[in-house]
Amino acid sequence: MTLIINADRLLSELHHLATLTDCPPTTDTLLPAPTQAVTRIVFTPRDLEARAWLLELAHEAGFTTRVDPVGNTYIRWQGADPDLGVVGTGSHTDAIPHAGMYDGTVGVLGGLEAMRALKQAGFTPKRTLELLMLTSEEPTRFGIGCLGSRLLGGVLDPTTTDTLPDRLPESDPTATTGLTLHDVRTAAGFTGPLTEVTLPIGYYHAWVELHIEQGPLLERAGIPLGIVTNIAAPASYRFTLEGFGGHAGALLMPDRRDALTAASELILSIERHTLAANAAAKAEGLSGVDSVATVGSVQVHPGNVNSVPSRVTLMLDIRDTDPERREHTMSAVRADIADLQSRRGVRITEERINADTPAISGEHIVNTLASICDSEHVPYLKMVSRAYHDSTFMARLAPIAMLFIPCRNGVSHRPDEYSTPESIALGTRILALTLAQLANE
Ligand code: HGY
Ligand code: MN
Ligand code: MN
Repeated sequence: MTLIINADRLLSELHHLATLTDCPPTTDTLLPAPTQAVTRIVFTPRDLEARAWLLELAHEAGFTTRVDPVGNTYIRWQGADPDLGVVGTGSHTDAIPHAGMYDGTVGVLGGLEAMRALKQAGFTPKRTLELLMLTSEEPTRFGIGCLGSRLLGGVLDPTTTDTLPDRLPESDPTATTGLTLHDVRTAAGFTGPLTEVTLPIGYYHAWVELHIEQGPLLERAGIPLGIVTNIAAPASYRFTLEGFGGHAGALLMPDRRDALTAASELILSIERHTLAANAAAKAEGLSGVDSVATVGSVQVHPGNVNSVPSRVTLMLDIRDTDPERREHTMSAVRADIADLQSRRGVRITEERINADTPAISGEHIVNTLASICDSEHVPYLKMVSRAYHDSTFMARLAPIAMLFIPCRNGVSHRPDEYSTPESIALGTRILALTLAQLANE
């Protein structure tokens, strides 16, 4: 089989998709071209434009498509034996505000190019091949990441999930529009019960996701591809701190219960205990970098320069390759919270949004990727994914693995996110060969 990846077509499609953004055209000379800042939040007009365009590309390529009630989009190449387990690939096209143009999109458009190239090479799959564009991988609008793949993998309760509040205003993640996921998705044309989203175990024979690394290891090591052996376990929490507010001049310091200074101590406690977890792991001879925690969003009420903050809401994103170590860190933070409440007279409430287990790649899928890299004389690095991905939840249905390509300076979730055309074409080629091998086993 002579497989030819049409890199020019793939790159032009990536750049076209990047124009479907709520960010102004990127003219920032500090950003090495070619990049385009992207904001493409699920079920917004830009997202719907991207979805319609992707379906057009799929039909032009001669594939059939279906869209499920939450908008997961299936691009299907029926195999000779449609009763066999399907080989799946895919990722997401939604993007957090002011992000880059390669996160997720390389897996969707690269997957489409892989299937087109196989078809053009005369390949005929025994097993059906499916490319998925999964809904709302980012937590921006409904507060939880991987919404589409969680439902697909049976990880979320369909009924309660449909009541998730719409948190569209990016300026204030604690604000909601008063609408729910059900309202927003049905208004966008995605109807039907969410119970129809979940697929049975065994539906997929294998799943492989192509994605940028979103970290610096491959570039630093000068290795062109990464094969993901496990995906760190993400957890996220919403903390609300309530003191009482008042006049910035007349409310004297001894009388204050300032919610923001309390929040500042909480944020530093989270950092301190996460660093301590890494130090303890290092002392045990482990890597000592597997625990990470981020408070990326803080909302201050009332937010006036001359008012003492009465309420603060902060969002914690905490991840670890070891969920027990992550829980141990959270317990240490909770002990500080108890002290903070009594010492500062504030009330702190915790809401757990998700606390997931790590995903372990399927050995057979990893070995298939590795053997194809070897036969193509492409060096690879077996590695952990510290970002979470839809593959985290596709792992509930089938053996998975991920294929990483380097991104410049390890940068992601920023407008200057970038991966070279050569890396994108190589990742697509190895993906295509892997899909072909899995589809005919
Ligand atoms: O946050 C993540 O790991 C993913 O990029 N949504
Ligand atoms: Mn992302
Ligand atoms: Mn992603």
